[in-house]
Order: sequence, then C-alpha cells, then structure tokens
Amino acid sequence: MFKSGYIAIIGRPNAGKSTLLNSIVDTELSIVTPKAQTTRDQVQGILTEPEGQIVFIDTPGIHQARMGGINEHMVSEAKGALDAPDLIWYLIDPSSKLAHETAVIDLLEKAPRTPLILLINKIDEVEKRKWALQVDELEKNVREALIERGILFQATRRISARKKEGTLSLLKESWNFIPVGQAFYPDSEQVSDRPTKFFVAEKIRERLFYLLGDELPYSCAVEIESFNETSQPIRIEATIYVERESQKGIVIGNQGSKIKEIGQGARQEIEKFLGEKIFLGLKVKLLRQWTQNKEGLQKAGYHASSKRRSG
Ligand SMILES: Nc1nc2c(ncn2[C@@H]2O[C@H](COP(=O)(O)OP(=O)(O)OP(=O)(O)O)[C@@H](O)[C@H]2O)c(=O)[nH]1
Ligand SMILES: [Mg+2]
Repeated sequence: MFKSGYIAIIGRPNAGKSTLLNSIVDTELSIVTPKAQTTRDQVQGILTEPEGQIVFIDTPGIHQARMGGINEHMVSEAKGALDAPDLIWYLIDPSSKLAHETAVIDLLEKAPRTPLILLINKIDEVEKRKWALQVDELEKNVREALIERGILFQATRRISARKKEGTLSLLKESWNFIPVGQAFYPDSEQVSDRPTKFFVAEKIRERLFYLLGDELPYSCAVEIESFNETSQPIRIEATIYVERESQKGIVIGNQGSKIKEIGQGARQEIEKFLGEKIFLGLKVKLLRQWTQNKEGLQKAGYHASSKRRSG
C-alpha cells in the first residue's frame, strides 16, 4: 500500500530546519546561513520512495514579529504549514531555553492537533561543548510544556542535521505517521513544488547573507527578471532590491567590487544546483521601505504560500 503525507518542520530561527530538509531530500533546496531568519517562505521538499511520498515543509523560524512587514509574512508562512500536516518535526537548538521557545509553543497550541516529534538538533555541538546536563534540562522543560498545552507530543530524538546523525532513523520512524494515500506529485523525480526561478533567487539571497554584514541582508530581496534557458550558457538577469538609498552603494561596493563578488559566488552555487553553466547579470534597485508594508512585500515578490490541500 502506497503512503502519502506531509511533515512540517517547525522551530525558532537558526535551529537547523533548512539543513534538515536538505539532508532528508539530499538536495540543497533551502538556503542555509549562520544568520537567524534566513528562510522567508515555505519550501517543500518531496521525497518519493517505494513505500510512498512524503512532502516536507521547511518554514521560516517562528519569532515575535511586528505586524505588517516581512517578519509577519515569515511567521504567517510558518503558521500556514501547521494547517494540516500528518506530523510535526519541532527542532530546537541545544543552547535554547524554554523561555525562548514560547512563541513556537504558543503557535503549536493554537494549531490543529497533530502528532509531534521534538528534535534536539546539533548534537555534535552538545558533545563538543559538554552541554549534556543543560540539554537534558531543556528537553524535559520543553516536553513538559508541550504536554501541558495539550500538544500531541510523541517522542524526543537527538540529531545532527548537518552531520546526518539520527536522521535516517527519524525518517524511518516518521513513516509510521503517514497514512495510506496517492502521491501528491506523480513525477517521482520532482523534488520541490517551487519553480527553478525561486531557487535561483534564493541562491543569490544566500550570498547576500554571507557577504553583506549583519543588518543589510534583512533589507534585501531578489527578483529574477529573466531566465533564458535556450541561450548558451543559460542567461539569467536578476535585481537585488534594497530599502534605503544608502544601501545601494554598499551592495555595489567600491568600483563594483561587492556586486562582482556576490555575482561570482551566486553563479557558482546556481551552476551547482542546475548542473549547467550560466551567465548571471545583477542589478541593484531601491524599493523604498519594502520590508515595512504589504505593498512593498508584494513588489519584492513575497506572497502567502497557497493552501496545500483542502480538508
Ligand atoms: N553544528 C551544527 N550546526 C548545524 C546543524 N544543523 C544546522 N546547523 C547550522 O545552523 C545554522 C542555521 O541553519 P539553518 O538550517 O539555516 O537554520 P534554520 O532553522 O533553517 O534557520 P531560519 O531559516 O533562519 O529559521 C547554519 O549555520 C547551519 O550550518 C547541526 O546539526 N550541527
Ligand atoms: Mg531556514
């Protein structure tokens, strides 16, 4: 009997959700950076095996967000993933505290009841830093809070998403929560719901997180203006939006040195992803205060992910 279902990957910013998605589907789908609040949209990773199909939903980190801007969009994307999954993987960083997890637990409490596996990620760090006692305490506190709020806590597992420790047995165990059903995506080669353009824009955004300091990446959005697959190499033109005039010069850099560095790095990542040579043209444009309101978000390309299924 073929199975099919959804697993939502939920947690605070920087817990390792995107790393886990990538390791499960064995593809660099969702961008990963050392900075918190990297992921801004739901990203689905599709795993099709003889046993069935699981669609994993990576989500932005849940945090206390101010209303009306990009942060509200991010938290609402995470909320949307809790709509009707068959299982929740709730990731926590081993250095976290119960008090830091409140926003996540509050959201879980309001969501429809779904079985949940609590995942302590980055166990490689725990061993290195001798955090064992502290992690036992964290695990106990979070587990008790979940149960107290009526959340369908099933088990705690310790994993390292980066080193792929414990991830295979987690996957194996998770199949038990997936019901019998038909594939959502009939093409077994398909690994995501998003078009190639989305991933190309994300790879560029990933470089911005690595190359632009602490604040500026949060003011940037990337839009693909054109994607010409028939040209040799593939020709891609993209725009980087910033929200203040003064930011343009920083992204461009002295005599264009920064934008060149961004372009070179992004091109390599995109070529790895597509398995083909590309030409990448980058422009920087001002989209005043785009992170602050709905209109700006829409212009920068941020729309709510559509509901996945009814009922
Ligand atoms: N040591 C260690 N680091 C990890 C592990 N998993 C993820 N990381 C690192 O943690 C950082 C954040 O990882 P992400 O996968 O981007 O985290 P995220 O939860 O998707 O973050 P947001 O998108 O900001 O919510 C990156 O530097 C990862 O390399 C792990 O198992 N061990
Ligand atoms: Mg992420």
